[in-house]
Amino acid sequence: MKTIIEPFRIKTVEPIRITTRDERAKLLQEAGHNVFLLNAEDVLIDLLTDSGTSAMSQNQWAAMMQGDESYAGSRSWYRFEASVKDIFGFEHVIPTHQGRAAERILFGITCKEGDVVPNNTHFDTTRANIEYTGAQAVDVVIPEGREPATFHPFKGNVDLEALENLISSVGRERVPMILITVTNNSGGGQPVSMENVRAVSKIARAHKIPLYLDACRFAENSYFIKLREKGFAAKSVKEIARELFSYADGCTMSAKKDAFANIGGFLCTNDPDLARQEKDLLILTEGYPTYGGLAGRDLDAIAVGLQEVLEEDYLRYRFASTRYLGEHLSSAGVPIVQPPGGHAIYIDAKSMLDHIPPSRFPGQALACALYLEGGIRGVEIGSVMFGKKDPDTGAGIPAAMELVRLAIPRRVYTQSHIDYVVEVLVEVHRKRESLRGLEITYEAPFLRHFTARFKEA
Ligand code: P71
Repeated sequence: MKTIIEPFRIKTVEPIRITTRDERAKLLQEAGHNVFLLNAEDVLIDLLTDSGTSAMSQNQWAAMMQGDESYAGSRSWYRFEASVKDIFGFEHVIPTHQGRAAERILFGITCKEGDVVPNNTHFDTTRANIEYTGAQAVDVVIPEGREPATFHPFKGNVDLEALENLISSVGRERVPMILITVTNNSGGGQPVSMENVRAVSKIARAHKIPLYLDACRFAENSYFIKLREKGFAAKSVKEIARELFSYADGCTMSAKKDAFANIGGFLCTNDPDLARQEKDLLILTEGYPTYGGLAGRDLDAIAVGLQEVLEEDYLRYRFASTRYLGEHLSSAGVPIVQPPGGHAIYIDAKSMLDHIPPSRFPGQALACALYLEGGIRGVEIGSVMFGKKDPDTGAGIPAAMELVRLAIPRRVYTQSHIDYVVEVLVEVHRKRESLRGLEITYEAPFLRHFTARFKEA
């Protein structure tokens, strides 16, 4: 059979509510043209993020009932630790309430003013947590990774020459670690090849710099390797994931993505001294090292989710549904980052709205238009999220790309929801010339996209 179906049936349903266009126009105005500030109840199809929005399985819910809420050394903790070690293979596992807590602890200990941390592309909280320590976050993705229309099987790969040049220009003592984000979220959800991870690991070891993976979407990246890289077709996704982690010294992980959990994360390392310092800091703000800010039942949901996300029936369906959205948009003439990523489709707002300059935030304008037209919520990944200001002149420096991400929550929406999304997008694309740019009226000192307010320019 050609049709790839959802490998599950639906047992619990959550109603969603349609609003009128007039209501949405008013709500958008009240939210300062920032979709983060809308009430979720007023959103019909919520593609803001795939983070924490997954539908859990019956086995995860059953595991939650067995959650052991003991403060120290609970059974849930040991099940969580065993599941993480089974796949990730690192010696020390430190639970956190989500990915950015793992980042804050890791960078808080290892980074300082004047340091430089390379990554294929830092995602928002990673960049912000590095910059918060005074260190600099530098993106070294291959050139194809910054060109939306260019096809490449592993567009998330690190540019090895740029990495080597960066290390030799700043000196290895100023590079506390090298990061690789799998899959590359800011750059279209694009995968990194095993060959590239191996090569980065070789460079890291030669310079005695630790290599860390930002592992949020490790299962999707591993499945891309299975499908696209020579020599991996016959391997299981778990074997591929284990090999991927074997080249690293540690990782940060948000269990809100490829672990089907609504909350949670962890930090791993093979360095016992670092693990001790991390646990000390964990106790200060997150919690005791056998729960790290999570309930026992959350640890159990993650323990099960990490294994489920490696099932190939699930991954085949996951990729088919993302690709379905990408191919329908693309064949209707909507410019997207090619090829489709694992967890999301990214619309190239710079190309679609070429009458709106980056200084007027074409991605933000498009995100607002999707909500206004059809109650769909996506997220801008462009100059609102990653734009900078010139420290001397105060002039805006635009991001590498102006994208709107339509992230697909795991196991949540059906094909007819996606057909509706396509229909709305095609309509917005038809009206694209009528869209107007935006100006910022309020912004926070960091991670401004979450709370900024705008007015029409
Ligand atoms: C995503 C998120 C979370 C988010 C970001 C922006 C708007 C809405 C939601 C979080 C990531 C991530 C990577 C690669 C670390 C984190 C932090 N992504 N690395 O994509 O994608 O994890 O959210 O658990 O703290 O929507 P955390």
